[in-house]
Amino acid sequence: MLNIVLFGPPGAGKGTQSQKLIDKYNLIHLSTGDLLRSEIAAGTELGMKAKSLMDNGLLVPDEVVIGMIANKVKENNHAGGFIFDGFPRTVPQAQGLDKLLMDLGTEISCMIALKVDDEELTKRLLLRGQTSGRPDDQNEELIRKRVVEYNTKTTPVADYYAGQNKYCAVDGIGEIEEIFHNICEHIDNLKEKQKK
Ligand code: B4P
Repeated sequence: MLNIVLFGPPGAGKGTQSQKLIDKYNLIHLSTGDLLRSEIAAGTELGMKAKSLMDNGLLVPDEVVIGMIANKVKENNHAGGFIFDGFPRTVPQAQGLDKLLMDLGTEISCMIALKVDDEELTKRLLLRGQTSGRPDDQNEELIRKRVVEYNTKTTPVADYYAGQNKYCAVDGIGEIEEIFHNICEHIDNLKEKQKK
C-alpha cells in the first residue's frame, strides 16, 4: 500500500496538491479539515463542538480526529492506499495513526512536507477567504493564530516521521504543476523501492 502524509502549514497547498495526487495514484483522500467541515454542515454534535475551535484557529481534540480517521480507514480497508491531508497534526495523532495502520498490516510510506513561508501563507489564505466563505480564512489575526498553532503543536510531527526516516521536504512556493511534479518524483522513487 502507498500511504502518504501530506504535511505543511495552513495554506501550504495540501488540499490543492491532494486533488492532483489522488487522480494520478488512485488513492483514497482523507482530509480532516474536509471531514470536520462536513460534520459542521450536517449540524452534528461533533461538528458544533469543532466549529467554535476551528473558527478561532485552534486544533480540534486529538481523540475526535483520530476517531473520525479510524472510521474512514476501516471503511476503505481494501484501498490501494491513502493520502492523509492535514492529519496527523500532533504527535499523539501520528502515534494513533501508526497504531491504526499497524492493526491493518500496513504503515505510512512517507511524509511529504510542503515548505512555505508565513508571509506567503497569509497572502494565500486571505485571497482564498475572499471566495471560500471559510470563517477561518477571513482575517489576518486569525490566520496568524493558525500558523502559531501549527508552529507549536504540529511542527513536532515532522520530527516524528524524520525519526522513522520517512520525512521528505518539497518547496511549496512556485507553480502548482511544478510542485506537483516534484512531489510525484519522490512518490515514484518510493514506489520503485517498494517493488524491489
Ligand atoms: P484544513 O482544512 O486542513 O485547512 P488548511 O490547512 O487551511 O488548508 P490547506 O493547507 O489544505 O489549503 P491549501 O494549502 O490547499 O484545516 C482547517 C482547520 O480544521 C484547522 O485550522 C483545525 O482547526 C481543524 N483541523 C483539521 N485537521 C485537524 C487535525 N488533524 N487535528 C486538529 N484540528 C484539525 O490552499 C490554500 C490556498 O492557497 C488556496 O486558495 C490555493 O488555491 C492556494 N495555493 C495552493 N498552492 C498554491 C501555490 N503553489 N501558489 C499559490 N497559491 C497556492
